[in-house]
Amino acid sequence: MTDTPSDAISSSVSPSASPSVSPSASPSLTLLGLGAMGTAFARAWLAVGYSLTVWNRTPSRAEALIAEGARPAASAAEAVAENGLVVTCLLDDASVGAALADADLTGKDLVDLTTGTPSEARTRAAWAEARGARFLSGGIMAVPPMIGAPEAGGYVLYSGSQDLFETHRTTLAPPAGTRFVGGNPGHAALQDVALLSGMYGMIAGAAHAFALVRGEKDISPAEFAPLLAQWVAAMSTMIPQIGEQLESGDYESGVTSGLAMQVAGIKTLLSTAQDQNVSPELLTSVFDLMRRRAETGGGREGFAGMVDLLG
Ligand code: FVH
Repeated sequence: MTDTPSDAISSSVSPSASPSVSPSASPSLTLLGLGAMGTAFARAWLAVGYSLTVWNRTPSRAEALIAEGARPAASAAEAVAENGLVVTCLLDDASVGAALADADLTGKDLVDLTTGTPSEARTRAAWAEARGARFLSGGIMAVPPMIGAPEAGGYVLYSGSQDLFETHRTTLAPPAGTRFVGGNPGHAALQDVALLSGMYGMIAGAAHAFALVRGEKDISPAEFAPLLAQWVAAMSTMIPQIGEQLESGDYESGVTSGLAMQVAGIKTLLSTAQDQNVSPELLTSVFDLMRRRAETGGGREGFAGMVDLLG
């Protein structure tokens, strides 16, 4: 499935506002899955007065929410029957299939916040549409304490049915910001995984940095941490340039710290790691890519050319 122009990535994340909902206008929806994340979403919707029907495979996990005003359902099928908008927040895609196996999805709007692969999202979309439902896949870019807390900056990437998204975007907003990223149901999951991958790369660098300094009695990891955080944040400003270079195909214009210079510095980083008895394993693959790119004509580039080496 390919995007159409109308599926273009929306340019802003709407704030996870806490709309004041009058009782007569109170939206109603069903939520399947009351793990840590599902419970956080449920509380955010209950806090703004929505009528929320909940179901969880292990019923005891619903008890606290029922005491807070959620409506219980005896089965997932019964919960689905209660509302037109049905949200799933389950462990994985297999659990979504299991939970919805006996539910009648005809005419329903199904929003799946379960983390999965792009392929799983596309297959689940086709599965839902074959059962008469509109489908939207969501990738949650937040951890539970960020839900219902707009100042924390959490948001959900959505892709799939734009009509569904436009119909329910206000209802979906209280737990976290909403960002529609296109009609391809797999694109929320793909961008979710891409963003998580960027995070793990950052964590790899941070782990190596802490390992270098923590053996020194005069360097406190806690005092070093803000230096590291500020440096990584400052260096993240090169990411937009990489994006622009990948689009233009010009990997050299505007580059101030070319790969050739950076590759020359690798020996300093590796020698220091050896002196500090720190394994370089988290950084060797990125160093190898930098060398390969510099040796094959990319010495005046920044990091965009390394993306070409990856795929
Ligand atoms: N928690 C987080 O920090 C991350 C943040 C980013 C997004 N993820 C994804 O969100 C999905 C839900 O995560 P969660 O934190 O709520 O996960 P758990 O607390 O482990 O709860 C899992 C729920 O799934 C139910 N479940 C599991 N298997 C089945 C099944 N076969 N049939 C029906 N329900 C199933 C489980 O039920 P129970 O164990 O209480 O009976 C929980 O309700 C997830 O995709 C994250 O990757 C969270």
